[in-house]
Amino acid sequence: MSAVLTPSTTATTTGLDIAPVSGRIGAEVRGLRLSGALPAATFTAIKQALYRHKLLFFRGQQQLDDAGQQAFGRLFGELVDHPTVPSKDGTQILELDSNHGGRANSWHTDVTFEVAYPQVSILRAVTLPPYGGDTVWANTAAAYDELTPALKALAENLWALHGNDYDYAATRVTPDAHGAKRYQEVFTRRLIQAEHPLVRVHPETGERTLVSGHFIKNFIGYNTQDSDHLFAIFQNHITRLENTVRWRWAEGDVAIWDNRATQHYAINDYGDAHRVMRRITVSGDAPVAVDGQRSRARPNPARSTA
Ligand SMILES: O=C(O)CCC(=O)C(=O)O
Ligand SMILES: [Fe+2]
Repeated sequence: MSAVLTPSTTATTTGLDIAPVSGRIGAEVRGLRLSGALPAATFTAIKQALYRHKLLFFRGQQQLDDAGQQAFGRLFGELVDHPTVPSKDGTQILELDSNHGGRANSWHTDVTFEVAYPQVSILRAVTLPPYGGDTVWANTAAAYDELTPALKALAENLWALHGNDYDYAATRVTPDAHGAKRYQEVFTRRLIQAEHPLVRVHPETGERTLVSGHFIKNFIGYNTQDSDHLFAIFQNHITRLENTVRWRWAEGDVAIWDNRATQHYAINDYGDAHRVMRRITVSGDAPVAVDGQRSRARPNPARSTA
């Protein structure tokens, strides 16, 4: 949905106090304390708002500890651990600690190297740097919508191989700083790959969204050079500034995104200052292409030339 949203239209349709933060993605929900014990009608309204805005922000959720974040997350479905990075002790929480390589400064959708990647991610700000450390999200449904008919047709016929062996540290000026090397080793300790259509049909909204981001290795049937050009065409539409929103975090803020309709990027501009975020993810479904085909796991060992 790429129409520009206004506060009055969204507030009256959901019963929540919702203020869009940008024209195409992201809205702040005010006056709610998140917990696992929200009334069903409130949770339904949150879900509807999430499908509409793709990304919701809740400020000042200091009442949420690890258990509370998980209890709230379970309202969406089963929580899933990250497939390679161990969860924080005794939880299903992925802790992103800037001192230990937790700096996701590259555009991605979470865990797309899995065939059924998470439907929703819920991120809580625990420790923040004095400046910087914002996160940016992009709307992959609006990006599809703005393509020309010819590019839509091309996109609908493309499939890509996604893998977890993306090197987060590759574009860093000092790649070994902040534990990035060790984090990369843990992240890729087991190769996981999946083939996804570039365009998936969202199971809740019926919208077409682009499945892209840095876990893409190549488009199936295309050589590296052509793949790189194709990737740039679609990825540039996704990350156009008009299609994004940027959030300046305060401690206790929570962001929830529809991982089937967004990408995100954590800006790494705070040097050695400490930043800690805690994320949970909710189990998702294998994408379905426009023609009804489903994403496929790519079995290992896979040294693909596809
Ligand atoms: O640190 C952030 O702001 C986001 C990190 C990230 O990519 C994630 O939580 O999935
Ligand atoms: Fe992420």
